[in-house]
Amino acid sequence: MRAVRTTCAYCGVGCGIRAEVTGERAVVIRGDAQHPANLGKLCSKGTHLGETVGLEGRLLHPMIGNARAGWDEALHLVAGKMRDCVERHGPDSVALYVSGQLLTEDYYAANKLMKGFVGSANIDTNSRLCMASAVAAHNRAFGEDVVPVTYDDLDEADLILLVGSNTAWCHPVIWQRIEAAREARGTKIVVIDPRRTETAEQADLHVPVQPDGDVALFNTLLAEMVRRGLADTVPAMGEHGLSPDTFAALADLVATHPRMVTVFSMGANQSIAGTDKGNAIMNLHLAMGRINAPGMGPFSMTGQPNAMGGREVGGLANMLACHLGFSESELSDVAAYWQAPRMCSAPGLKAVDLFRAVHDGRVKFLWVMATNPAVSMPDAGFVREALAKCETLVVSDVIADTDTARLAHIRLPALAWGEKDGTVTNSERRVSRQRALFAAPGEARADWAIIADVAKTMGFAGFDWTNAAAVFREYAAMTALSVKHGKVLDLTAHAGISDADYEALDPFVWGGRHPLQGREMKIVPVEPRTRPVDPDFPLRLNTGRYRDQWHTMTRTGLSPTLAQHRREPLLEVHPADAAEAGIADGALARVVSAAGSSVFRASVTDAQGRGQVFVPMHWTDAMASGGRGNLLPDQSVDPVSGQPGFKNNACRIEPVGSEWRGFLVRREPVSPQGVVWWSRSAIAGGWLYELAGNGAVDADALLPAGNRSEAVDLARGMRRLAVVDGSGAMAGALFITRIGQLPPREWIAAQLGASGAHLPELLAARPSAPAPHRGPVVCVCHGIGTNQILAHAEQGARTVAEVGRACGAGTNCGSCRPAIARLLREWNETCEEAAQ
Ligand SMILES: Nc1nc2c(c(=O)[nH]1)N[C@H]1C(S)=C(S)[C@@H](COP(=O)(O)OP(=O)(O)OC[C@H]3O[C@@H](n4cnc5c(=O)[nH]c(N)nc54)[C@H](O)[C@@H]3O)O[C@H]1N2
Ligand SMILES: Nc1nc2c(c(=O)[nH]1)N[C@H]1C(S)=C(S)[C@@H](COP(=O)(O)OP(=O)(O)OC[C@H]3O[C@@H](n4cnc5c(=O)[nH]c(N)nc54)[C@H](O)[C@@H]3O)O[C@H]1N2
Ligand code: SF4
Ligand SMILES: [Mo]
Repeated sequence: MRAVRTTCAYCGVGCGIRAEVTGERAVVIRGDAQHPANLGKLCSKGTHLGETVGLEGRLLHPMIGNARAGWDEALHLVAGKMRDCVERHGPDSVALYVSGQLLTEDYYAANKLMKGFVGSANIDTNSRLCMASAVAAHNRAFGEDVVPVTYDDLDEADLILLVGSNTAWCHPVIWQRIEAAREARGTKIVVIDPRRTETAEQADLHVPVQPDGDVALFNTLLAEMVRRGLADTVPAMGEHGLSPDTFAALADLVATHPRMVTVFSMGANQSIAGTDKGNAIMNLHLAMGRINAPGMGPFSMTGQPNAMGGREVGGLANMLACHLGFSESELSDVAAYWQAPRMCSAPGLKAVDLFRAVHDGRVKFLWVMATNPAVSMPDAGFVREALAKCETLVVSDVIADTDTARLAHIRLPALAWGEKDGTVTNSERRVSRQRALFAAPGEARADWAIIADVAKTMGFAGFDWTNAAAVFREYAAMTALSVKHGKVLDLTAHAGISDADYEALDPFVWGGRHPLQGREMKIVPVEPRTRPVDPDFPLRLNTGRYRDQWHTMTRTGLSPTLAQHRREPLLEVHPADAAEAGIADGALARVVSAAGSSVFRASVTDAQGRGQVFVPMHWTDAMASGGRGNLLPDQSVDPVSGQPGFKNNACRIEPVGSEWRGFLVRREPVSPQGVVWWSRSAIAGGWLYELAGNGAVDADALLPAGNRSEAVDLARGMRRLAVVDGSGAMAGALFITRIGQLPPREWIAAQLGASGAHLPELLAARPSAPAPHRGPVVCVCHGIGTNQILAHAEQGARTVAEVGRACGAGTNCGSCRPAIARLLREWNETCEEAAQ
């Protein structure tokens, strides 16, 4: 057994992990108590990383088309195509589309190759979909992309505003830190979000701002502070859609709590007014002097593990490395440092424009690394067309079959988390090491090394790094240029770091705690803007994340534990809007926009505002026939940052009928044909499919081969089929109903691979010794369901801690604590109603 300190693969909180390698591709994951970002805590995704390190589905060899190729051949092909394209059509016919999930070293290498050697700034990143508005707002207000706080400021704040952030689901360890501050010093928590999320439910005040009403809200708040004599800047107000009481409650909290941190994420950034939202927030802090001191400041929380590192090394098309811009002196300094033969001269194409250029043939060579744009870009149908048309599409990924990789001419196998080595920078500017736990599988290689080899094959000098440490040294030394140009970013102290010291590098924050102290900062006047209403598409479409899934599910989708929280892509809709459209809770519903349409399972809930619906961004063609949230948003972007407005698109909803409903369990995935709808999720040893269809059920196409038994229950309109394989083990089961209720999936799914002796019980759909059905799973770590938690409430548990003592729920990673709190509150309310 070997213990390795590393950093989590997922979000920008950047939690430290102590990984105990227990065998071949086996690891026990624990929070690193010494890591300042998380002090030992991990959320559900980090805790269950061990379930995603297997080699299932991995891309392990270079592939040209569908044929395996050697590295030499693949590298020569990529380098040759790239050189050819530059020679025939100029540098701007080539583009790289990269990712905040690359390490800083990978990012640095990709950016150097494009901007200094290919000679084009056509390298953009999925951070364009994520952080670009915050970057632009920082640049406008601070003159540099700098986050002016660290996590310590959350500990020391008296008021925390969360703007467009479902923190309890998306940054759960930060959420626990905020809750700890509330516990320790009575910190007040306000959530500004059109939806009543689990985060909002736990807040002292939920402010259900209307979609994109944030600029109006923050401007009006600032005007109110001026009225109260607490600030002296006059902004343009506007419609935020709040009741006078809610606004007054918010204004009172803001007025009376100088130690205020405003955390903002995608509800702010992903908007056609995203940059203005960022500046409206910063304006309030600047006008009230609430910045650069303990417990205060605007805090853009990053999404991906290395969104921040990518920004440092110039991953965005409109920046150079080291926070530099495109002025002549900055360009020439960078060119000199790299000894660049063909330095780019102007900003390149931003993501949405980049895929337009691929679509219309201006970009002919595209290399996609560590991102899945066929799923995650807005107007994904258009992006797919663009990818399919591209003359040369190269994809570096860890997974063989992503929706994007399916369209690639050349696939390059990259090292995954747990294999790769390098650095990431988290939301608070803390640089931490990701360290390898396992040997490289198959022929997979580090992204930076693949890029360097392509560069060398193209004949470029300056890519002869022997390890990640060498790349890091070159980057750290280069930050002398940031310093020269008056920037805060400074890693020069690490320029001479030895391989051994890099190996042992402890997490550190660049810029210190309040790096903008003494610097010039600007209030940027911003005005509210709204999207016109389209009578054909009267509803506002909001999109985002689930607690236990990560983006396009290429890794979290493999975990049976994580799948339990939400197995299907849901359309969350207000009861009145659902009734108007004739959509029942649990039925299928189609969401239609000007860009496309997709089918979801309806979840009718008053957590949604009237006139607003929400769908997840996660589901792909590999996981469902519908649920493709990104077919819906259009290509509109923020005019300053180029970030898409993912959170506010126009749509309508309609019911989708089907004659039967069913579910299927089996070991190997299958692509169900002739059904109206399907979606799959991981279970132990296989997959659970939810199905809906019309006409006859083609059981042969759905079930695996083997010895089949069938039971028909006419009274309940139910057909049940089960298959036992040659070894006598249950290999599949299919339950279909036309009118009745389907049984709980859990026990039936658990029989997969078990002895076929259970067949009679299975076909009767009930265990001979029935265990009480635990209900929808709330705590994935301990496998505790809703019914069990309610049973503990009935037996007297009143607090989350008491539930934890009774059954363990919520005591491991803590991601489910807000959900337990809600159940307890609902139970209490029901009791009170009953008592009246
Ligand atoms: N579980 C999980 N965690 C993740 C990720 C994941 O995929 N899964 N991804 C990571 C990444 S890359 C990112 S960027 C972060 C994202 O983290 P978050 O930003 O917290 O996540 P989202 O769900 O995209 O959106 C947040 C909220 O914005 C709200 N919103 C929508 N429109 C508006 C508006 O006009 N104004 C306001 N004020 N709010 C609005 C939505 O209702 C939603 O609840 O999460 C990171 N963490
Ligand atoms: N509708 C809607 N769309 C959104 C959003 C939204 O809120 N709503 N959010 C946007 C945001 S904030 C983000 S960040 C994006 C995320 O969107 P994507 O970046 O497309 O999502 P991922 O699924 O994380 O894709 C990462 C890919 O990289 C691969 N990979 C993982 N590790 C490595 C590695 O080390 N090397 C290589 N080469 N490959 C690797 C994975 O297998 C996967 O295929 O989605 C955006 N899209
Ligand atoms: S909060 Fe969760 S997903 Fe984010 S870094 Fe920490 S453990 Fe990983
Ligand atoms: Mo993101």
